[in-house]
Amino acid sequence: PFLKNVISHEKFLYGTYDTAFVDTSPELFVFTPPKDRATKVMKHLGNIIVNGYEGLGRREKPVFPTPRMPQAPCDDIPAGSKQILEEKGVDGLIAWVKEQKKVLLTDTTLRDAHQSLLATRMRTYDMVKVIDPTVRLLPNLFSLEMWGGATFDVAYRFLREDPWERLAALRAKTPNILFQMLLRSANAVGYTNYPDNVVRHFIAQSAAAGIDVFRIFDSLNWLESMRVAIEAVRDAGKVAEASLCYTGDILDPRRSKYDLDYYVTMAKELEKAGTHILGIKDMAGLLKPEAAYRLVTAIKEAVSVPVHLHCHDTSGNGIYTYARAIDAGVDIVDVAISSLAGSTSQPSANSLYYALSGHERQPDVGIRGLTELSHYWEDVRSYYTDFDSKLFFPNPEVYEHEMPGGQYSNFKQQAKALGLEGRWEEVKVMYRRVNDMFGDIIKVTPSSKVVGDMALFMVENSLTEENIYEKGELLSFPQSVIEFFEGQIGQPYQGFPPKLQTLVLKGRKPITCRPGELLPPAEFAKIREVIEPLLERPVSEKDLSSYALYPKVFTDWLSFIREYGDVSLLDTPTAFYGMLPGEEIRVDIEQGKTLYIKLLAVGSPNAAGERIVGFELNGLLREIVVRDKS
Ligand code: 3PY
Ligand code: ZN
Repeated sequence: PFLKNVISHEKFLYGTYDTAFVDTSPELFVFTPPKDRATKVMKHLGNIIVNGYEGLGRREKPVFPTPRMPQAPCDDIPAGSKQILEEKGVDGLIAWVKEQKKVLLTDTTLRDAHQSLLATRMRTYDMVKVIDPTVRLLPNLFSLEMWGGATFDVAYRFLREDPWERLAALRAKTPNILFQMLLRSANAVGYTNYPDNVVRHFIAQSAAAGIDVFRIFDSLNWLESMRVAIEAVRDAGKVAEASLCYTGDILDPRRSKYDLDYYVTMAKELEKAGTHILGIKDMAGLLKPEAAYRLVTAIKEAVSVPVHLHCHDTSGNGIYTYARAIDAGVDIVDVAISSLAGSTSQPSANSLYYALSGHERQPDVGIRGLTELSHYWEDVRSYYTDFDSKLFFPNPEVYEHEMPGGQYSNFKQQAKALGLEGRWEEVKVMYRRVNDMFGDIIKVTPSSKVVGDMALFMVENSLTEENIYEKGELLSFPQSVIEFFEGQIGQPYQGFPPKLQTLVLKGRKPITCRPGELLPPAEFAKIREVIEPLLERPVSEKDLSSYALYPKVFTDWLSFIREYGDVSLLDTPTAFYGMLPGEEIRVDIEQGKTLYIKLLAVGSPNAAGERIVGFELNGLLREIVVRDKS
């Protein structure tokens, strides 16, 4: 662009330049980016300014404070767990974990914390901005959980971002810490069972793109469903962390379906199946302190692989649970930076540090760094207030409804969308009632979604449990419920309740094998043919994977970016609230290419319901026509 500016410059064309030409002609350094990209950005901005952000509606943009940036040392990034994996391999890493006296930490801020508090809406922009200080201030973390679970589809579907780009951008700035993701076994990062070759291909791509540790769980604790994923992770030379999902209460003799024996047996089976680390996934935060002590003690005796505990702090008892698990010898625990911790998220890293003062296993982590990172996330969290589940106090009632932390905020949005916000108390009670009707099942994505769908169906239609048995034959149940009873997401421990299964299936025959055995393999060559014309660049293996998992979500996203470009480049307040008249923003569309966009005015709607939005783009007037949808 510089050369283009020079050869089209008046002084150059008329030969009137001298040796100071470059120094005295600042306009040579104003690079006008291709009109196309700028137009796309303004079209998107115009739409948000006129119609508001999808799902939020039009809002006046609040004044947000500039986030406090953590101050990190700028010398070389300290080595960490990633170097141990690179230098010693998976077995060496596992041996190293077992040697550690102090408890190790996984920071979930970039994945589960916002999935659980902010309906998974955290944008890549806010993550990338703080990743460099994070890896400098917290080099002793075991891992950063920053991918997987619901973040994959929410990125495409709502944030209009490419999840693979997020992974690449974070990886590029994280040379020292293991990256961890959450993988739903045969459901990968989706809500349905996929063919085995789709699961294998996705794991291979994720590993190649920078994921080191795969936490693998099955939503019904069905081991058969986990084997393909465990093997694929091992084949990729990465760390398999197969996990048992904790539900019920091992301290309560009335909940004997899932007793200590059940979990210890499963832990042994997972070790036999080849897991490198044993995960205990307490997705709802039901593991009480004494239960944690007993469970970890028993599992540490039964298996020789390290044990990694994941809890949610919904009840407010999370730190106490961790403290007891640490006394029982747990190797790694999941925490989040304080301002995105607590409640349905993970317990606070900062609090745990202080809680273990004077304890020989207090984690080796810099509290100043944790404090400064918490300031940053506190400021950034305010951008997401419209998605924030705003559960500002401990909710021990989780022991009653048993709803996973990662489901809570999304489910509340789902209920709100159906107009059931005012009946939220009923919905929570119904959620637990449905669990019991289904035979007391493990509730975690996607089985938790099935329970949620059924609960919403019953509340919305004012149906009681008795009504279901009385008129079940006449009811058309939600699709996810039919699929569940068909065996499409696997087999629950001790089977399905036969009466309800008959009512739901209405003569359809359930399967008892792994759905992956019946699904035809995806044909990647055909997928390539389908998506090639939709992309403005060569098709990548990652694109094939995304399409295989989410054909509609992925192609919708492709149409969106063709029209509006890469909206992940906008700062978050602008992405959610648009711009105020007179405000100027900068958008760095690539290294060295910046758009300065000022909103001048928004016109009144014409007869066709269109408004003209006037911008100044790098000093030049530009007008965009936007349909007013109000
Ligand atoms: C997910 O599957 O997304 C979860 O977070 C389950 O707890
Ligand atoms: Zn979780």
